[in-house]
Amino acid sequence: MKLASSTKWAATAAAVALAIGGAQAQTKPLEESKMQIGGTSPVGSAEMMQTLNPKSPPMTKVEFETGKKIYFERCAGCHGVLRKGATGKALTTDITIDRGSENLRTFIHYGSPQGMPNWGSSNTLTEQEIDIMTRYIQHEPPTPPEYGLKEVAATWKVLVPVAQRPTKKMNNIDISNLFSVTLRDAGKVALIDGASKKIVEVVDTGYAVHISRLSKSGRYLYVIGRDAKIVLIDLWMEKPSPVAEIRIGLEARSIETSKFKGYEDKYAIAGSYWPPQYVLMDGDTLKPLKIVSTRGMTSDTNEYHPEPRVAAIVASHFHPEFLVNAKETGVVHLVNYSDLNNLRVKMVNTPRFLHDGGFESTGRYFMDAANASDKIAVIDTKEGKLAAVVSVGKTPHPGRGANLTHPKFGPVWATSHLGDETISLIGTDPVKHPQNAWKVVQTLKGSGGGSLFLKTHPKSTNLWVDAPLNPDPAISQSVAVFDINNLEKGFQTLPIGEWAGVKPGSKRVVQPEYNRAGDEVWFSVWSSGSEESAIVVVDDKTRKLKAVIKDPRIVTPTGKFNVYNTQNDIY
Ligand code: DHE
Repeated sequence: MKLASSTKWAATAAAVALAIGGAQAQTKPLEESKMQIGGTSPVGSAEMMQTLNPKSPPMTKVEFETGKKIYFERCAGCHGVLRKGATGKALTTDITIDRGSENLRTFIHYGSPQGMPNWGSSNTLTEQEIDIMTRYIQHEPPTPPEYGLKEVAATWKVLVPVAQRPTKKMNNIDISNLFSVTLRDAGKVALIDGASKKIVEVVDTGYAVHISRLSKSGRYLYVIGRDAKIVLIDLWMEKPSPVAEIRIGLEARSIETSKFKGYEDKYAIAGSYWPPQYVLMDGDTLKPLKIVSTRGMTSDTNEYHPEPRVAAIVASHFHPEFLVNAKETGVVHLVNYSDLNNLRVKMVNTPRFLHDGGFESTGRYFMDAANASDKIAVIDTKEGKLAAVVSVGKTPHPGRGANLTHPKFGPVWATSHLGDETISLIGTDPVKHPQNAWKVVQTLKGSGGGSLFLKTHPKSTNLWVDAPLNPDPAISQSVAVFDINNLEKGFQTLPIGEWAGVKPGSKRVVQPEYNRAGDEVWFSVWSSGSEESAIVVVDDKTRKLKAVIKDPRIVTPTGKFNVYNTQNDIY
């Protein structure tokens, strides 16, 4: 299908490509955006070894430090810490010295239609800063430190030992309907009661909190920040509070817990962007047990990659295994945790670069977005192998995706896209609907590109699709909702940002999340740290506004994780 707006995307693609894992679709010029999507890499503040290349244009130490700061704030997310290339092109010195200063200067100033932001013409970087960057990337990349067991263990703190924790739930909170809400720029999470919509607790976590996940029993909540700090919260305590914390690297995004029978609440695993590795821990104390590097060969060209960042991790329901996405190599590590001393890791090759994904409705197949290839890799967790590769729209970004029963095609899993306005529905039932399995059975047209998340619930007939990175505020501040039983009809647009009734701001509407009963959908209305934000709750049946949660403590809300739904992979 030819998309009217896709040319617009490509033509202006230059802006906040601060990288939603390949966010070429984000086209809003930087100076217009008060918000940092993606953002500063915490790795930049680490001590680093530097070697200057005599063949490169000279730089003073002060200039070099400025270059390093800008690189980790603006460039590392796409080009990688070691500049071997990821979403952005490789910028190693064999390439940059050959390109030469003038060529690089033009590229940094004007950007490219492939997604390189126009740092100069958008007035984000000054001429002098661009000159520094032009020379900086012709010197060897400084190498941040490694983070082995000694360093990880040195950050580990058990705040409340297991023996001093309650043996039964000590509060009256309905924890199954509690929401853990990321307060991104505040470095906190808010625990909000699903029924009363009241904030139960606000817990300090780490820099730019990213996601929350639950232990199999639903008792323990794990929160990880971009700075790779994990905070473990015990929801059984009279006042749900942190009981342990650890830093597993210098920068991270993902955490998961063991879900296989017999291993409930036993282990946690977290993956880091730097160093490229994953760390297995005790589930109830976060004691670090085992670290595994993801460095290795790429799935397709079998070339060494020094920096395969760990993206999404899911826990198998069929084996004692975690599935760990090594982004840049395109390899999913199936990590068997039944014997950590004799660790078995099976490596499944997929297209590159792996980002996020979730299970289809039976929990057997992991639908894994290889966003730079515009593909979904289907991994059979029972057989431990790649079952299929499905071509979808431009830069799929499903979050964990959405499972629905299509009136014509049976069970399907859906993803929306960063790079176009489509929603791809993939058949997921190889037994009763083999003709549809692992095929795009229908492509819906949503409100616009720049979508990050979509959601439904087994009890709902609605499919909600956000588009927070769309450059048009009318689209980024609203949500599109489809009737699953009448998908041809198209979508209805609900002005969630307007419903929030907050003061002016960017009001991006992000990440639909259901309550436990599946009759309410919660949306974050995400403005910058200095602006007013809110959570808007919509009645799923009537699609009418049900509640607005406003509080001075609700600063930059993004992800919301309902305990029961997250614990049981319901999406
Ligand atoms: Fe995320 C999930 C990485 C920017 C909100 N994000 C994930 C996951 C990864 C990831 C690997 C999957 C974790 C898992 O399932 O184990 N995110 C990244 C980035 O690298 C990126 C692109 C840039 C960055 O510098 O961080 C990025 N992410 C963002 C944002 O800007 C968002 C919108 C706001 C924020 O809070 O930072 C954002 N990411 C989220 C959310 C999830 C997520 C809400 C969990 C979705 C879910 O339903 O599971």
